[in-house]
Amino acid sequence: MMKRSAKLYRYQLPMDSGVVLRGKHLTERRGYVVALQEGECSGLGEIAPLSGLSAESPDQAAQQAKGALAGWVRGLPLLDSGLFPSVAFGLSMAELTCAGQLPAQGQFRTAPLLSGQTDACPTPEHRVAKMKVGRESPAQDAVRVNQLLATYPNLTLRLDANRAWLPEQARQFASHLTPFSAAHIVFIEEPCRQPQDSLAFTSDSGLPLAWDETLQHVVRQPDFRLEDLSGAAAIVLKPSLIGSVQQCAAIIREAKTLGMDAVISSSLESSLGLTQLARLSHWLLPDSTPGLDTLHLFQAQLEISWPGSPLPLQGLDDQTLVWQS
Ligand code: OSB
Ligand code: MG
Repeated sequence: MMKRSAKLYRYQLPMDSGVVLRGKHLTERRGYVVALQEGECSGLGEIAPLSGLSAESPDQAAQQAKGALAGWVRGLPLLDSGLFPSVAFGLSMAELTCAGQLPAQGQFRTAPLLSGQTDACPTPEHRVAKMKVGRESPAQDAVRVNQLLATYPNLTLRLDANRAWLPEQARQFASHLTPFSAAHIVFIEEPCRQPQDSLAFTSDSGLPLAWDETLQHVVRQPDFRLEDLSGAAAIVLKPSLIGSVQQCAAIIREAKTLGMDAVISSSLESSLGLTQLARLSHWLLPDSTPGLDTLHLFQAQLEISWPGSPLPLQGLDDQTLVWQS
């Protein structure tokens, strides 16, 4: 065996003061980065549970990661099936990059997140953008969608309601869309509070459905089968909330056989994790535009910069080394 060593860093990055996640203001993002060294090769991975969405806390994730790394340094396999999703993702990414198996090319053209209030506008090179709905009234949301698509007739839209609506509200939203708008909506993520209501909504309205929260929920079940999620046009995969790269790849393969599209999306990882996700998306889903437009929510990048980002870069050396072996 080649000589192995590992480090675990804790990072802390300032976020834009306006970031709201599940009703709470996020002023900074905390997470961990694992650094593997095996002979001449090295690899990094990010472990960053997201508060409110991950079941595991950052402390629990760090504890588990240290145990796995200690075993790996002694020659044991790095991954096992009992890992938290964020830990499985970060460790598998570090191992994959250490082995040189993650192709370098990334899909850095992502679907821009249009927040209703700002005047962020897509450029002609953007064929697909993402808009959050469910914060205003359903009718107001539909008007916003109509206006945007009338202004940018070549654009298509992914909508995300984050389970905001009752069936009646979802119906109101659909009833206020122009036929032109309806035809330019690629999918709507999780329109209704209850998954069965979202399924009824997609078949009644004809608007394609995508699962995000529901996928995260069902992959945690031991007897998970993607077929149970059929009826949707697409799945949105947030690897930090799903699991290892290998698990994500298996879900993507299964989605393809079921005729569902898959989109790799951000869980507010730092630039380190986001650039790896862009590479993962290009590798596993070469024709897909990932949902990774979240770097602008940060005030700094970490170790690896996102191509073209003006944000200052912090190194791993500026972070806290919490463990090494
Ligand atoms: O609601 O899908 C969400 C990011 C972090 C947590 C939740 C969500 C998101 C995103 C990522 O929307 C961006 C995207 O999917 O395009
Ligand atoms: Mg979503």
